[in-house]
Amino acid sequence: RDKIPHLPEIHVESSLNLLLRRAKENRTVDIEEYETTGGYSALKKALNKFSPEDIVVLVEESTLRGRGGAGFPTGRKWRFALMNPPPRYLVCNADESEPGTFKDRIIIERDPHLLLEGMIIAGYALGAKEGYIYIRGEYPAGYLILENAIKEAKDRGYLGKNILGTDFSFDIKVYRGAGAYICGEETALLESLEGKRGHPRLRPPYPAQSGLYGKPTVVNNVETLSNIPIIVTYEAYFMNIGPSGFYGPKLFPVSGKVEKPGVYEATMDITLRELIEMAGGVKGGKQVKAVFAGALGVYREDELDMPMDYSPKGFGGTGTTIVLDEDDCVIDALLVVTQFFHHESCGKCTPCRIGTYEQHQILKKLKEGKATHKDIDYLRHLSQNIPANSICGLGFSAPNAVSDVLRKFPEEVEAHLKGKCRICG
Ligand code: L3W
Ligand code: SF4
Repeated sequence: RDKIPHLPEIHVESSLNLLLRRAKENRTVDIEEYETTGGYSALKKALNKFSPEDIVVLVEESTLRGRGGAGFPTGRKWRFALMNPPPRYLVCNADESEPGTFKDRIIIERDPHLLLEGMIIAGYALGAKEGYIYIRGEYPAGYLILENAIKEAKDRGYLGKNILGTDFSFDIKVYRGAGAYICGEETALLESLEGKRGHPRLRPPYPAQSGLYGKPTVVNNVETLSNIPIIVTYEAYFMNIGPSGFYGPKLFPVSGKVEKPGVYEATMDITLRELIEMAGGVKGGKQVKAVFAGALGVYREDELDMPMDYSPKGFGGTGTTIVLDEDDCVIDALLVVTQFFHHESCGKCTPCRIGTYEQHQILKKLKEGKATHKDIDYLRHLSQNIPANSICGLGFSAPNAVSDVLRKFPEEVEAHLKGKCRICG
């Protein structure tokens, strides 16, 4: 515990007190505090009251959707894995690296036993004996906190052989990434976990069919697994939390020009506008110019009334919200995003490797007032061709922000073409 680095001050607020119930203060909840506040009672309930199949049905009925960005139904993924013979593995994707995303780290650093409890219940439901947490290398404190929490859980009989005197045995190991965003893509993560270079595999087969060491593997995000104890605790009542089809709590990391950047817990019927208000509104009472939604794209002020759910008209993704105000330049923000994707492309697919580089170069020209309309046409061409000829989510989403800015902020693009941006001169 002495070795754990200082945790960063991150503002946390919740209207629900579910996922963030114990995470309001900037400290790690130890096993004693976790138990005395109801922790591990969902695991006890799962093992005493429910069969593994009962848990899978509960998760299916909850309609919980994966919180790692794609919103895939968790119960359906578990069911796919169960169609394949054991051994089965459970992998927690804690490689949180999306620009502006820092929600999973709050659970890991402040309430690690919530994640462990979720994983143990998931392991029981899936008939898995081993679980892995793949944590990004840039979360050194989180790594030590998880190692410590695993030791605490083993000492109390929640992990290891014959958990709580039953015939269910399950172990969790933590594996540190080395700073590559691509290792958050589930198949690259599995390659890395196997000790290989973190390059994505072609899908199908999906990990649920053939994952770690070719065995059926469920890869779930930290926040997804942390919802499992809540589902087991609340059972059917879980479906009273939030709007129909998008039940359960959701974490939203909000940053940029807001009064109170931080992680907010709410139901998914909250709108983007309400979320920004929850974060204290735009700094200094200014207007929102744009919201960058991580890899998903960019929204304008007149789109702020969309719900933060996974419907076709909803915000979706990881819930990442980076707010730009009226005095920010969207091309500046785009330069950061395109630099990120170029740097993080693993290079396996030529359109992604070269296309992300070219996107960034053209935007640099645009920023300097040296780009032409032909360059903008080429940017549009890249926005279609990079995703069409790439094999993984990074290539699919790398041009999202670029095509959104071209479509939604034509006046800013035109001003840069003329070398007359009001903000950057
Ligand atoms: C079995 C089938 N399983 C789909 C599983 C699949 C995966 C999940 C979702 O990328 C996106 C990416 C980022 N049988 C299946 C099946 N599955 N069909 O369902 O799959 P998919 O392909 O829709 O998405 P993905 O590969 O998981 C995730 C976007 O999310 N994103 C952010 C990511 C960043 C982070 C982070 O930093 N923490 O998560 C934001 O929008 O661009 O497109 O498990 O195996 N027939
Ligand atoms: Fe690598 Fe990009 Fe291809 Fe994904 S799309 S495998 S990141 S080159």
